[in-house]
Amino acid sequence: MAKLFLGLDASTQSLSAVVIDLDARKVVYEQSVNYDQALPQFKTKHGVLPNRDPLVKHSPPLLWAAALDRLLAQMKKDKVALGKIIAISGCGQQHGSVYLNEKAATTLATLDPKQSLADNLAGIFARKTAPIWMDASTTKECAEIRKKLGGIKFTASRTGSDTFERFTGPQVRKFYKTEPKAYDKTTSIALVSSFLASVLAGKIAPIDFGDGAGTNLMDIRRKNWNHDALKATAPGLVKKLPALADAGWVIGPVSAYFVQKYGFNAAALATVWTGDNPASALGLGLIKPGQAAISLGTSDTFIGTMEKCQTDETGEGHVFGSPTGSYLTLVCFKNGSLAREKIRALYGLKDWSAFGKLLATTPPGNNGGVLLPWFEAEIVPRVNQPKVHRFNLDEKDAAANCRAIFEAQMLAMRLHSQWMQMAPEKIFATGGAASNPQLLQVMADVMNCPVLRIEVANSAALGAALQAAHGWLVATDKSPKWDKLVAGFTAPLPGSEILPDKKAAKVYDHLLEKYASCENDALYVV
Ligand code: XUL
Repeated sequence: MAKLFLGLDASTQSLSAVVIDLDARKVVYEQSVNYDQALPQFKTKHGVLPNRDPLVKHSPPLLWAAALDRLLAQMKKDKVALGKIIAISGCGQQHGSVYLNEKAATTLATLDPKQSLADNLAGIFARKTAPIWMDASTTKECAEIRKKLGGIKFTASRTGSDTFERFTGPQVRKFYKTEPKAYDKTTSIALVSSFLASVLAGKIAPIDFGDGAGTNLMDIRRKNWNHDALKATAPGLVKKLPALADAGWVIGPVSAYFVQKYGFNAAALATVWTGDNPASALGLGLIKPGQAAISLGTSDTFIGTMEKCQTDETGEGHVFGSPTGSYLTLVCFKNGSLAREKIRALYGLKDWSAFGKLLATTPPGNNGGVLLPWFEAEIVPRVNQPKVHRFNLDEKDAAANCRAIFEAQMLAMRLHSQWMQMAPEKIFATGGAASNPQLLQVMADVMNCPVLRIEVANSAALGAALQAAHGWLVATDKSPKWDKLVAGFTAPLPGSEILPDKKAAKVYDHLLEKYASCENDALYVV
């Protein structure tokens, strides 16, 4: 009988499912529910509730539960063999927090299949909305917690990251300060990932070490809740946080709600979820220390894997637990594809192929021209006032500006990932812009490393499905090996390898210094 595993990805704008057949090493089903389109009654825009304060970004947690009903109903309609699914895992947008009240545990354990999840769960929240990763309203709380923990370096070395506005701890502190009564009524705080795992398992689920590291509350080395961080954040927090566990760890059989309503097998296993970045790393095949991937999406991210925990003293990068048990490093740049699109639009280029071809007419290093594409406030380096800077670069020169933006994005990645002290043998490139060979050549040259394209649609949901399979194998005492598990699911595209050009790589070794001093000038002098 086919061994089927379900992976779910609750991202900002949609909930996606991937079903894998483990023995056939194939993805057998993929589906996605877009929140705004499928569930307009929740009144979200791109999955987020409108707010007068542009720094505040919340979503209704009931929306995610309603999306789960929608997705499973669609799967049943599509005749997916839900009864044959052995285990379910998932991942969620990181950092977002869900505040549950004293009714949550009993309600989760007694879901009524005749009602919808949204109706069942309506009474379990101590706070109706959940702050998500896009929220930037906790600068004050970040400073307060950082100060109590002894500054950037100590905060990062204890919790894996400096305090960041979107991280859960500062969000919890703001909630405690602004709504102390509702905070008191909160019996359990979940992340997006552990909230949906709780719904599936019918009981409060643990938070995994990957997503736990996105809270500023977990000791990154000991992998337990850090009491100093908890104390610096809000009183009584230790009682409100669930246990920590490995991603994929079996919580128990899936809740009877899903057996009766959708035909899941009563023995199907509900497992611990993780964050979307750790799951995506798995879906891209990053399972060994020293591997790296660059994702060129809405935001650009550099993800690396490492055996021993190394944290960023400057506080720009993050260390998360990886589903494989080692560590994952992440540097997130907000000015990714939207910034590239702005340049493309500015010079009236009809598509990315035209952009790439124009870029290729200019020499590596751009004759020393540098652009800092901070169209939006930037995470790395921290830029609060968006501004585009040009050095030695004529704004009228379309070709030079096309090269300059991508060189800057890659130089920023190289510069701000140096703390990881890893020299990857290969970089996997993914995301929309990775289909552009000229851009990948710049990436290979700046990083001085071969680049291979890997295109896994839904890498996070695929990673979650693999995590479900791993959890089941562990629970049945099969001592699974990650490389065997991911084989066949995550190979780079054949013939996609792009080698660095030695001469160009030398040019970038020099340009890196110039780029760093331009950043300094823009941040501290101009
Ligand atoms: C990572 C982060 C985002 C979200 C997106 O730190 O904030 O990548 O996880 O879903």
